[in-house]
Amino acid sequence: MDRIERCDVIVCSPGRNFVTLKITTSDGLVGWGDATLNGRELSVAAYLSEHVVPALIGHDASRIGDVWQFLYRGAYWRRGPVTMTAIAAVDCALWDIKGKRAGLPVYELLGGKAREGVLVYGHATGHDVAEMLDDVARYRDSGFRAIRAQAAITGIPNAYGAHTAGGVYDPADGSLPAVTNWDTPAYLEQAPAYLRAVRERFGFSFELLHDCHHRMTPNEAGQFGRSVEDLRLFWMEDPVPAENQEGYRLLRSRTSTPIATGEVLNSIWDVQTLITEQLIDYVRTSVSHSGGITHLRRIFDLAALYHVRSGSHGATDLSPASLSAALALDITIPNFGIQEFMEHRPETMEVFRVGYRFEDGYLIPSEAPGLGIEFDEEAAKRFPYDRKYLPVARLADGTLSDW
Ligand code: EZ4
Ligand code: CO
Repeated sequence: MDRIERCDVIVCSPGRNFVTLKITTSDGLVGWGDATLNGRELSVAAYLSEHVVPALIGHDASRIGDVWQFLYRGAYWRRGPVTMTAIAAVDCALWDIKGKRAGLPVYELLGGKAREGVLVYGHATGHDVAEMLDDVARYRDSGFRAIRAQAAITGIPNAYGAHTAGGVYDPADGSLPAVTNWDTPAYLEQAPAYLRAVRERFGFSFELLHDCHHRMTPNEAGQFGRSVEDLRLFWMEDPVPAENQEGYRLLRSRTSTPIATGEVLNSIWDVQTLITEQLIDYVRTSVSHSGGITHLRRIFDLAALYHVRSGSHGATDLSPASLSAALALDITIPNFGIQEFMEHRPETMEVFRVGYRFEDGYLIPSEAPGLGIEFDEEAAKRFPYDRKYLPVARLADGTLSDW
């Protein structure tokens, strides 16, 4: 029997913080899993090293489903981002090991390719509409078939979506939570107009997406959705905070603009109502925040029954190891929708050597056995942990708002 012999939790910051789990088996096989939770990295690292790893040593590495239940049911405390990210890291590392043992890429173990490539969308941003349009052009010219467009909102300094100095968009940008600003009426006036400017300049030659980032009420989101219906968005993402799922019933009755949500949700039970009542079109739970390949596959299977497609979160705070695992699932499931793909910084790719590649708007998973990841532990040592927080958002009168 191949047993889990050793687990290492590695925290590094090649351009941003990542937590990575390395599992080594008694046969000498090594598997990798992403355990990064943006702005809360060390809580998952401690959950793993203090509470998961000691109980994991000696388990049969081949029994992925049983290990999953052991960590979920066995812990008594269920769900939540910290728990589900830690379980995901173990799960993905064990799938990586299973693939290496079989000599097959993980997507072969999941049934094989159901499509040639994974449609991805990139992030176009700008400090004003002109800059955003140039960024959209850049993405289109580099082969993207789907582009998310966000621009700064005049009168709201540092509103969500516009990149900071240096050109790389990463919202976790401060050793303490930075204060950004928000104003929904200004957003409702300007965002539909700048999305219209994208269609006016480029037509309908690519899929257009937009992230509302949990900032509206259902009624406001209904107004937003209706005002962009003729622009045929691929989706409006997180139009309202997803805790109150009843809000989506109201929103659904107001607009036919497709709805995506789920990047802050972590389990099949968190998305049950949204899916079974067909309140959304795309479920955005990610492989590394939702219990790994084992659990995300169940979410996507439930979604398939209700005409809901996948659209997994894939911002740069999900490491290349997370993306590698996401691609293994994306390429095999029947109800794939789209995959978010923000390119990682060059420093990040010095540490994570991956085999996936971008071709003509699609990501093609690595053909290597397992998940196709090589984590360079020596390179990682050059990038020590660097505390970073996501910002908060306040209204003009100082009220703390949804970020
Ligand atoms: O704010 O990943 O769709 N992508 C997003 C991201 C999230 C960050 C949070 O960690 O909404 O920019
Ligand atoms: Co989002």
